[in-house]
Amino acid sequence: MTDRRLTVACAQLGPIQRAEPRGVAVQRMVRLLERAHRRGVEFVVFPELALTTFFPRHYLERIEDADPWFEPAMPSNETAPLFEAARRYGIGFHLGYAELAEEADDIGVVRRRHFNTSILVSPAGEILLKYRKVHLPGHAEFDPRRKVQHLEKRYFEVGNLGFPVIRAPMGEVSGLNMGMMICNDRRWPEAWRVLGLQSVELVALGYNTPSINQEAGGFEAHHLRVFHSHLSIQAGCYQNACFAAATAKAGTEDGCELFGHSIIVNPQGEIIAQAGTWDDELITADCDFGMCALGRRTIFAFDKHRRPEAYRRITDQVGAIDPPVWGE
Ligand code: ING
Repeated sequence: MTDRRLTVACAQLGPIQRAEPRGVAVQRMVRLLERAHRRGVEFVVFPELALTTFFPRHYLERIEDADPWFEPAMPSNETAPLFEAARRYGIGFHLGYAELAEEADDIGVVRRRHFNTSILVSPAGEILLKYRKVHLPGHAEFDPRRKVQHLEKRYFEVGNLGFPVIRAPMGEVSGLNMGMMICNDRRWPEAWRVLGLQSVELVALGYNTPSINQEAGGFEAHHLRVFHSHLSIQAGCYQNACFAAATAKAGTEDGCELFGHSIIVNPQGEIIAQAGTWDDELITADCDFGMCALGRRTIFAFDKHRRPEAYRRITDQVGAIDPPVWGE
């Protein structure tokens, strides 16, 4: 069996304040790439919306006033130093950012469109794959009950690229099957399975997750916030026989706390690296993609065991329906 091993890192970011210019965040990320280079890292995963504060917590009456938080081009003058550093060190990377795209919508109207986006970039600086966040949590209008708003449905459209996987060279691995998801996506098993059905081997995942539940929907003990995040990622990896590198933006941004606990998980669902701070921190792991074979050939040999005819509800229904009542 040829050696298909890659040294992967999560480059966790501490807080980015609302007033902090992009250049500062880019320089922090370049520092993390330098540290990654010193450790022989070949692929780095940066967080969701890694260039700015998590701006969906702020309500803006005029949606276009949020445009300064979006990237009309990638790379741009402000993000070029990141691409240059990655090329200099021969490191591939994942980057999450707010994307402003001038493109036709599904009725053919070309307009300015806003997505919560992530890309995979080759060691030579080419964009290998783009993904746009499908599961947008929160709400679209100001919610007076909330202490902190979560307005992703206000500022972003639902992603229109599906959950793609690409096979491309990375480090010494001549062909690696890579895919992405963003933050809330990790809580939906459908997202993992769509990637698993394309033989994904490494899922790059960035997140910005509040450390306390702002939904006025009921009590959730604090320690469960991290547990649910890890549970979702570990289950996703185990049930699809893949690795994941999940990277937080963490710390207190404008008074709002985001948790860290970035992790790298193997196809057995084990956490093989975890961040210990809520600041800029690099965690690394050697990932041997030969490990995907066990699950894929036995318990999760999809072609041998899956029964799509029994799963119709998953794509036919959006919400849950009431079941029939016994005895009626
Ligand atoms: N953040 C959170 C996430 O899914 C959230 C929102 C937290 C939803 C906890 C439900 C429970 O991690 C983003 N940005 O999706």
